[in-house]
Amino acid sequence: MDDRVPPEVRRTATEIDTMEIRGAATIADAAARALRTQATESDAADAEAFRAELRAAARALYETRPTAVSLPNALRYVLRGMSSTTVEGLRQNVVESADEFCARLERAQADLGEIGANRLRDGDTIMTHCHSTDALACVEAAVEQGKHVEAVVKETRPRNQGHITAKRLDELGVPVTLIVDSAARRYLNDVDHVLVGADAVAADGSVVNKIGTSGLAVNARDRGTPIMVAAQTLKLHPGTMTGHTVDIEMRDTAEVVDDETLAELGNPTVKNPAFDVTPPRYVDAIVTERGQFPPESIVILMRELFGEGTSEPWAE
Ligand code: RUB
Repeated sequence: MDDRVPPEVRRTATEIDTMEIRGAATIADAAARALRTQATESDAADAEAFRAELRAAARALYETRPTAVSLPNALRYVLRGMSSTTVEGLRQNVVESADEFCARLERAQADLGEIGANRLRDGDTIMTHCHSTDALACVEAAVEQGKHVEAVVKETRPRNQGHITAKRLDELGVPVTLIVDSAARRYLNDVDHVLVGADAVAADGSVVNKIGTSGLAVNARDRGTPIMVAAQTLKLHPGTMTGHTVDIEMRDTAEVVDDETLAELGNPTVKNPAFDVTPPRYVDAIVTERGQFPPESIVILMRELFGEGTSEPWAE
């Protein structure tokens, strides 16, 4: 990591890398706050040095995990706010844009929740995969509307983010049935919706989310269960409009099997992809704070929000 990156930013970067901070929206929020801290604590001698420090911090955060596009979208939002020619002015710019970013994220999630809740009827059961704050915002809003919702929660190996979902749903008063991932098809007949989040949504409407989402979606389509993706516009991937593909993170194999067991098994090759891509034809609706969209038309919203493309200010 660059020497100019201060300890607070390093700590956030490490926590994102080790998944103490995880989930696309939470990562974006933490990254914006880290840039804010960098700005308030910087003792840069001039505006150019200040900008260089912020770029180095953004780069350190950017290099933690490659898949959730909310991370570069957050960094871009905050860095683009820097317009002043003085250190004090730039500091103010970063603080304001980071605060604005975090407030917008929270508002977007609440608005998305209201929209998503309209798809859930009183008495419905959902099936979840991983832990998504955007997806849970829909359930929370439905519960606030007085609807009774139940949930079948997939544990989501290898990191068991389903446990976080189960706990959060319990706090909302939603009865939970926890299942192993391979039992999903068995229970799809019992649910009214599959409800998942997204780390990135591509211009063609493909949804990048926790590994196992695509298999779940294919099974759900086979059973006729609608698949709803809750993804605020922060998850839209502007680079995919100009042909970039989304990088799928491969994580440490120790998450899957420990070294001792691995040796006992004769040291097989282990693969641990963290995400997969669900083609648009398996997704019924992408729910954003700007409304819900069939996946094929999400590109219209992307053009409206990002124009035809975007650059990476930390690489300038
Ligand atoms: C998290 C994951 C979540 C999305 C959406 O993966 O795949 O479904 O990030 O989450 P990981 P949110 O645990 O590997 O970070 O809706 O909270 O942004």
